[in-house]
Amino acid sequence: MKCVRWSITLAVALIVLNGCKKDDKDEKPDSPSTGKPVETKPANTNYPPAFTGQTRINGVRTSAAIQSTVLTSSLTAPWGITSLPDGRLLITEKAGRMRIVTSTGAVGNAITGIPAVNASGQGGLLGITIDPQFSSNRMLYWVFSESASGGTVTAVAKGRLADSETSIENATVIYRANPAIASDLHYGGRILFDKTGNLLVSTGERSILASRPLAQSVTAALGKIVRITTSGSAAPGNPTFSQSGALPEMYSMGHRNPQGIAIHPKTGDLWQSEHGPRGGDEINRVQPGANYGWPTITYGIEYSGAAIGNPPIQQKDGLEQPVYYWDPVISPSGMTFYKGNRIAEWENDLFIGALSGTHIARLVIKDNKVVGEERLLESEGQRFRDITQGKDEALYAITDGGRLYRIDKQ
Ligand SMILES: [Ca+2]
Repeated sequence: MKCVRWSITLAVALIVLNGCKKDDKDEKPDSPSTGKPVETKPANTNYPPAFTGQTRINGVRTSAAIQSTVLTSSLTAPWGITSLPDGRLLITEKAGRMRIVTSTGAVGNAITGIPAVNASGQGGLLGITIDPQFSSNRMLYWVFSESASGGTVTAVAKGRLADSETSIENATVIYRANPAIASDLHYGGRILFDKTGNLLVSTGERSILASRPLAQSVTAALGKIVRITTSGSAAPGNPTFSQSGALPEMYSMGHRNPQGIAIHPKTGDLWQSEHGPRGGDEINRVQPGANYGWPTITYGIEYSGAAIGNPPIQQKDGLEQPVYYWDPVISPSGMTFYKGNRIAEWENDLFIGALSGTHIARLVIKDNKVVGEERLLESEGQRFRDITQGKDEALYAITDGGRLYRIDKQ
């Protein structure tokens, strides 16, 4: 009897302990607030945000001493970076090359066997990810801009990294975001696996005024997040859209030029960054089947200064609000959540490479809202294109100028 009673007591104690753990799961050391936003320049518009904290949240400053190291400066316009299981980094270069770089910065030769990319304008070899079973199947998946009848498309290819690591075997184009457009801008271009083993891919609306409205068309794969199998077909379980004729691969719509996607380590939600026009860069929490509004609603204006929309609107029923936006723009590109323990105050924070902003933006997120912003590596003056977490729990970031940074605590 005594034994049973102890078991019950122990079980209750465990439940209580687990309960505490659950309640405390978002607790982490706070980075102190600076009491003012990191942005000090005037906005391009006087559009009011939809809610407090949607833009210009107070700044924070990382308490831990952080050290950044340039591992190499010899890359040429790197665009995508991901970690290999052994801790090395796989990096794409815009012109159409792929290289393996060690965590100490030794740059490998260009890997051959990649289908031709059209690297004009913003095109080229773009985002990259590895198969969850890479250790056994050595499969890679990447996004690129491809010449097509009538212009170019955002395309997805896969192939096996040869045992020799010098080539890609059996490279195959598995998906094309149609229609082709005669523009070399706004390809989107990030790719990652979701927890079901399917691929999420971001596509842009190709920038020109003729293609811009296609972000709102359910029959065009432009300005979307698509969710596809590793064979390139629409993934099972995709959302349905109310408009008729919707492409079955569509996951979300109404995006402009989404160059960053990442999955929140705790909630499992897909988060996304996209370039706005002049003002109106966005961070979105992407819900399947939702419409993120471009170009119907935006917190930006045309590069010319003209309003977008007549009258210009920033909010509309049925269209999702960004979790956060910037005006003026920082040009957010690749991003990652920090899932490590080495820098406890960074846990579950979002790190975003900023191009025109020339820094790495750190967003502290609580209950799906941004509660703090920090600019890291601002003094480096680099256009940060992509960032990933290494196997060693440091962050690795690449810049348009060809640098690879390792960012870790001192
Ligand atoms: Ca939007």
